[in-house]
Amino acid sequence: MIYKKRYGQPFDTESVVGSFLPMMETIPYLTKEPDGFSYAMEPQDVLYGLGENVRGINKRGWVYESKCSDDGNHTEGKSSLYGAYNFMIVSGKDTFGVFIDYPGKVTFDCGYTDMDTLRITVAEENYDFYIIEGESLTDIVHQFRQLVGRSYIPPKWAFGNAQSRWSYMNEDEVREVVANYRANNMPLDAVVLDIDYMEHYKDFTVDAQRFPRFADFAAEMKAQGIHLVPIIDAGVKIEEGYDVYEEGVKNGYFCTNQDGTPFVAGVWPGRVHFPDMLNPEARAWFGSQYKVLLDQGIEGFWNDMNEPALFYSPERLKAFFENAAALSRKDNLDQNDFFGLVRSVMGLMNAPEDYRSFYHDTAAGRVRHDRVHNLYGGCMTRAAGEAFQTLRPGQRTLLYCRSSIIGAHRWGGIWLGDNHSSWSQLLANIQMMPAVQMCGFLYSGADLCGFSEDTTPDLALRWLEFGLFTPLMRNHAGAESREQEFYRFTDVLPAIRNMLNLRYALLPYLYSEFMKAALEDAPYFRPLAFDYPADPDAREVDDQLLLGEGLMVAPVHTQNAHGRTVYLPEAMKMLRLRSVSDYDEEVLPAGRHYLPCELGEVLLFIRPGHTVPVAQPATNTAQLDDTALTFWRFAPDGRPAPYRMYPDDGVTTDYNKPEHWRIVGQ
Ligand code: MIG
Repeated sequence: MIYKKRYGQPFDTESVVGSFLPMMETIPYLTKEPDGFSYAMEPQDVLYGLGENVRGINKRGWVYESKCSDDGNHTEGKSSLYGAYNFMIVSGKDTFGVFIDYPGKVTFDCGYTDMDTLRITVAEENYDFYIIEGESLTDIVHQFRQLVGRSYIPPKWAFGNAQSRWSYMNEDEVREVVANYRANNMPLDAVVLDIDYMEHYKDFTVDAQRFPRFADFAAEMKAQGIHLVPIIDAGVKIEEGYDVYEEGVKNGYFCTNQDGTPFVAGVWPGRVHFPDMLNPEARAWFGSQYKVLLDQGIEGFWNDMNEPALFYSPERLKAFFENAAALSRKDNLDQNDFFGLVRSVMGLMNAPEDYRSFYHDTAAGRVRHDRVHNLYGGCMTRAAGEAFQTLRPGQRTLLYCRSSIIGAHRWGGIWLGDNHSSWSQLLANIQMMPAVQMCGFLYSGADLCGFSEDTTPDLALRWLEFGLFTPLMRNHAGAESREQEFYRFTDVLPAIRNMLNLRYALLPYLYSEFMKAALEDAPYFRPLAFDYPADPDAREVDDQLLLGEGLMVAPVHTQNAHGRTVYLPEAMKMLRLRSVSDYDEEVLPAGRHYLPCELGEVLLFIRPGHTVPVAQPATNTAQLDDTALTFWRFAPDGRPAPYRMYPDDGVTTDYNKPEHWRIVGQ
């Protein structure tokens, strides 16, 4: 049951698609406070949700802020990352979901100020408030996802291995990546193009020196089973003669200053304007620009820098220079001068003052950006997603984005932003997956091996051993990082190859579970407590996940480990896989077990009564034969249930045809 209460006059975020809901007179569970709500927590209460955020699966003991931020330093001290996810579940004495539909700043103080108090603060009293009651945690999530609408579904090839780097600089570098994957017998479905494919970082252009015949090149790649996935940034370069800039100015499609002139910020290309993604007409116009690349054979994109990230505004940059010039005339800078200077240069980026200085023209009139800040990225996702429906009717287009808000999960997926090549970030990946999926972002994944800093062969392999289960499986590296394409790690090459092959062998299961999750608002990844609510030990588990109907994963996420402790809420069949055809199996009783798991091995657990279809590995998703299946089963009491598989064409949007389902493994 979902209850709604309206406070003030909310801005219509269009996050919710559900029909009429009963309005609450009074709020159950929570106490209304002047600026939000509070709730007295019992010691055993657990808080789930809040999507893309730092720390563990249980969000208790920290303060989170919905404030989309471009911050590549995902330390435990951070309260916001790139997204805004105002959905959480309180589980314990009372069990209920809360959703705050509001596009500005919301704070979730989960026992940070007072250890036993959950305090939710909303920047202004104009929002819709929802309470979701259900029979179980899974049921609460199910109802919530019905409220906010069906999750985005990418084409099947988007479940293949994708290789990325900032940036492959030209055609030959891309060809080399593909050739190396081939030469090493490793599967690959996509190569991702970062900002340097563009001409001077201008959206919807292609650099003529680096990619002289882009359409031919896309066709050449496609003939080898490879999709190119170019990046699109939020900011549009200010340059006379650049059609996107000129059309935007002529039609008033850019965000404006108070005086109505287009707002200017510095990003990759230098000075840019931000398309007004909240203005329906401007949004449709921006979306229509993707046609230029679609017409050249592109079928997938990633949207970046859409918090929107800004390096500086010209006014504040000027003030900084003036201040720096004054300091330069001093012959002795003390620590206040020096660190003041450092702070002021860092403070140019994503400055709150700048977010307060520009405006959107929305259906509800002119709105200052900071009041609707968290909607910008999601509206860019929507710009692309809506355009694809018109430009490629009936076809799926790959789209994943950086900034996000609940609602945008209907138009695209996300990647988890600029993580680090560190073991703690591998754990963070494991812990974020159920939280973002709970909020509707099913198609998601982190930069495997880590984005910034330098990965190591063992981290690359261990990360792949978890990444092979995430819907988006993309190895992406920062511009300064060592080369980390999977074929670079000669010491562990056979193991990496086996793990990539294992991903493809498991695709009949992973893809079918994804489709069930999307079409039936069912879970893909979830914490153990969702299925074993009465088990107090299951509630504590922070680094194991249930995956679809029949599996549990327990990745190794520490360096130099030769195994790990795994908690089994019930008896399961453990597979210790070195490859799809080389594994040990053992039925383990419920309880805690230390299980050896060497580098190059992955632990997979089959739940009682379940069947998992397994294909032969293939060089790409198009080559995958999902009719020649073997089955992994655990049938402690006789016959295991057959498996409900979704072997559709993987490219059209005709999801509901009965012939897309097949019962296998009878
Ligand atoms: O501020 O396009 O998160 O994946 O490689 C850096 C360059 C801008 C941030 C993205 C990252 C991408 C990078 N971008």
